[in-house]
Amino acid sequence: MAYDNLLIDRHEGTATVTINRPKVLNALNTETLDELRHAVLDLQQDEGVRVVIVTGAGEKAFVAGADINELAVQTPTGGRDHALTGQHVFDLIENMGKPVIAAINGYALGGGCELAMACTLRFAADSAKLGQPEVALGLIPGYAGTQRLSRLVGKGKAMELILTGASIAADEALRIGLVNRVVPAAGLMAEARKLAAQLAAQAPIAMRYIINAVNKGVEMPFAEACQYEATLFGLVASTDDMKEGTAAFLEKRKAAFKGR
Ligand code: CO8
Repeated sequence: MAYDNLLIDRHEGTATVTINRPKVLNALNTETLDELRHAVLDLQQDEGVRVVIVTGAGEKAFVAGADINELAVQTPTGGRDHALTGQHVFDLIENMGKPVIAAINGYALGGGCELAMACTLRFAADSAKLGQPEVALGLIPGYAGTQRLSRLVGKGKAMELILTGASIAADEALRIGLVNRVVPAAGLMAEARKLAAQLAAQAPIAMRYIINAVNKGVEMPFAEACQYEATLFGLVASTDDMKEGTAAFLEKRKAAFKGR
């Protein structure tokens, strides 16, 4: 599929998805969300892609939120449908089964912060600003921001950020656990690609189960989640990659994982 609002670049095992609406700071309109849904499903099926990086075009913004032009004219039922659609697309990203690295190259506000939170890992440029400013528009987060932010940084900090609508700098985002790493802006993509290459060499099925065990497990009672982990552990023991990984260790060589 040809995309009007996304750029997709595949290099070795890494696909980079760039939200490409720099004139409006990469704001997510309906069309872009739909393209993102297609792209995620496509990359999920592509066995050549082991890791995905999501970033924004230009130097100013990752994504400055949902497109406020659309929000300004939404109806109650349309708003609900719009929120559910966005939540669905972000769920697909979170549960894609491949690591998705958000390379946050500037403003990640509202829907942009929610997109970053749906990714598996977050690297931020030192110039990035993150927040959920919806309250200033008379709105609330609608792409699961109230839920993912409280799970990532705790209820108290999430309440403060969402109620005040304040944007925070990358260093503060790192301190509260909203991002994994802060790097100089000029080196952001290089750092994201470095980690992506490292992850692309890991066993894909093991990574899929890790993502699944963490995502599903945090929503379950502890004992049930441990049972779930044990089941996935048993399943991963049936893979060729498990045989290869353990044999490579014992033979003192580098493992070559095939995703089988
Ligand atoms: N939507 C549409 N256009 C935008 C958006 C946006 N979210 N953000 C920026 N733009 C546009 C501006 O209107 C401007 O356009 P123009 O050049 O035509 O005037 C252009 O991008 C450049 O922006 P600025 O001139 O404002 O750039 P500044 O450097 O002065 O400011 C800011 C940068 C601080 C990022 C500022 O643009 C801003 O505050 N943007 C809005 C941020 C925001 O409030 N985001 C949250 C939106 S609400 C949301 O995301 C809800 C998600 C859940 C939806 C659930 C479904 C119902």
